[in-house]
Amino acid sequence: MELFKIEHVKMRKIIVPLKNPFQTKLQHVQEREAIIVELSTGDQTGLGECVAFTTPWYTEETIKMAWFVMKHYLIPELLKATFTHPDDLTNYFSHIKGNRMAKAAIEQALWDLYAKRQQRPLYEMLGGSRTAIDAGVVVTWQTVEELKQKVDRAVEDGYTRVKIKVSPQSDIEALTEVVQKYPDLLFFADANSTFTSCPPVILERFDTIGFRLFEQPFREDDWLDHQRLTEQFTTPIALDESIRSYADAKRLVRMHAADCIVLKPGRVGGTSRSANVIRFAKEHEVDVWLGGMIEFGISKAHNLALASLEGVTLPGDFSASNHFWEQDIIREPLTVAEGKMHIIEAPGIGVTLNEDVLRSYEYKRFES
Ligand code: OSB
Ligand code: MG
Repeated sequence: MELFKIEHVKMRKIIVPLKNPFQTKLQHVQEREAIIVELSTGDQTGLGECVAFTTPWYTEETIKMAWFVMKHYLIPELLKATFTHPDDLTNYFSHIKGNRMAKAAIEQALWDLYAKRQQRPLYEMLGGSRTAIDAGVVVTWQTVEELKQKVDRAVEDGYTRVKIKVSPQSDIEALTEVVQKYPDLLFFADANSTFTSCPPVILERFDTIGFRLFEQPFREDDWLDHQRLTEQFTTPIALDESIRSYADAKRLVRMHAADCIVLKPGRVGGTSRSANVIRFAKEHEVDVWLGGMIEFGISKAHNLALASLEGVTLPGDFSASNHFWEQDIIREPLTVAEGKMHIIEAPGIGVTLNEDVLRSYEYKRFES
């Protein structure tokens, strides 16, 4: 087996305004920070993207923390390491607790590099087969007018799966009208924990709208409440925030705390663990789809590779590059047509950095 070492590491922090603010009960996101990681050896470079947010409004990790942990702990370990496979990284990082999004960004870059060295697309190396991936867009809304406009727009843009942000205050008649207007579309509802301590009479009405699934009604550690609702509801329940590790995915299955896993690779610590979650879910016939983090094309390309696995059973948060961004940081913008996004058949993740665009967003750099 071929051994390799990482010879060069580059990290860049970027900050990019969103085309339209992402407004939910949890947070108004107007700008997105990210860390783009490059790992090189010989003449090959692998790419990763850290999906932590600027502040801890969604997960504990933040961009500042991730940068610090990568620079002072993860990268020094990485530079000492010798690899035969990206899975070797687990051992080198095992004495560094948590910080899964920081670890995932590095692991992504290592997987991309590994696949490029073998001259093979990443999705293939992960055991994936499909290259046309079901796309999906998310709709945030303040008024009924905005809800209707955004759903119409999504249909015009070719999406066949639309995830609508909901809360107990959402207008149920308007939601029902929108869902009935497009009987061929898949509608998901994402509650982002807003139904914690919601009166049952309101909650029950959300079971009659016609959503394909109801995502994360309660807080991330409210396993028993989710389990009870899964028993009571006709609409399948999905868990997003609750799934922070492979063990959480197992817990969902063993407890039947929900019917479906929303897999965010950064949150569970990377590509290898994500592939394990997908395999486990398939064995136990639980639905899985890839969740989005308002990310750039690097993270999206990694998620697409995972979505090519057979165990991924529902369309993920795969919106086109031009949905959130005026200009994505990749040279091959990801597009949606007839409800699908296509994996680019090239070694690794198949996409490359647009250096001009990246440099215009860059505000901090570290090299080693
Ligand atoms: O709950 O799925 C979520 C974005 C940021 C943080 C959490 C969530 C979301 C989304 C958008 O719903 C997903 C996307 O990037 O398309
Ligand atoms: Mg969600």
